[in-house]
Amino acid sequence: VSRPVILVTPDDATRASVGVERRVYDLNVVYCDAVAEAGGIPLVAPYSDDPEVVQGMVAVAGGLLLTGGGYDVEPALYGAPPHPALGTTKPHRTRFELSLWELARARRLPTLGVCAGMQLLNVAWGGTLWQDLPDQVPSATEHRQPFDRRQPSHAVRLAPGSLLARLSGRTELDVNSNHHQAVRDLGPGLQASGWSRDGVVEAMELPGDHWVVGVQWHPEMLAATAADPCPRAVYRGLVEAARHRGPG
Ligand SMILES: [Mn+2]
Repeated sequence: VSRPVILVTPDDATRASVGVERRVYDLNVVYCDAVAEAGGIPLVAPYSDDPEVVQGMVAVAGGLLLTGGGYDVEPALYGAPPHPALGTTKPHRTRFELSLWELARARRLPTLGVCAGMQLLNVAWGGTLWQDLPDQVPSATEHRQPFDRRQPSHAVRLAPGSLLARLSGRTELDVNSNHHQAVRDLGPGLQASGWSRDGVVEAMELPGDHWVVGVQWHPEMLAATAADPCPRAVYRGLVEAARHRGPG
């Protein structure tokens, strides 16, 4: 069986060269490495507002990876006024990812949302976000670790029987953490499948036979530990689900 193509969304960035600022895509290489290592074919998906182009991308894909990045989802998308601590929004990126997700959802493409990608998935599904954990959830512990993200900084308790629990074979994972926002109300039908000790939702999934998972941490960056010898198991889950579904 051929290896499934997994669309990987890049971040929107700028780079100055000889005094001129250009828009560039920015993507941590480890996302693509994790997909390839899990048996998929990573394909970076450049932004487009042309529905035909977006459809063409989805048509060749077996799965979708919504990556994290240096942005916050626009609160207007979930009906909230902007909080003073709201970070940079990237409307072009978000618009593209929402159009990609709409088609992926219709075609039941297995989809993994990582960090901000999980938050975007939740909003796309009708959920809401905490715009700033330190301000809005004072009981939350520090979720922006000031050290190497290959190292974990907090634990996540997994819902028994969840996709993550089954993929990892664990009931608790040690994860890295680099976010100031988090899922507030889950989109209707989504289920929380992992929480940090302070109660912050760290993972979610869609029950049923459409494989949709969100993780608030970066499994692709984590080094193996005794508590979690295979932090990239969720990538294997994505690729396996894509392989079983097939392209188109
Ligand atoms: Mn966290």
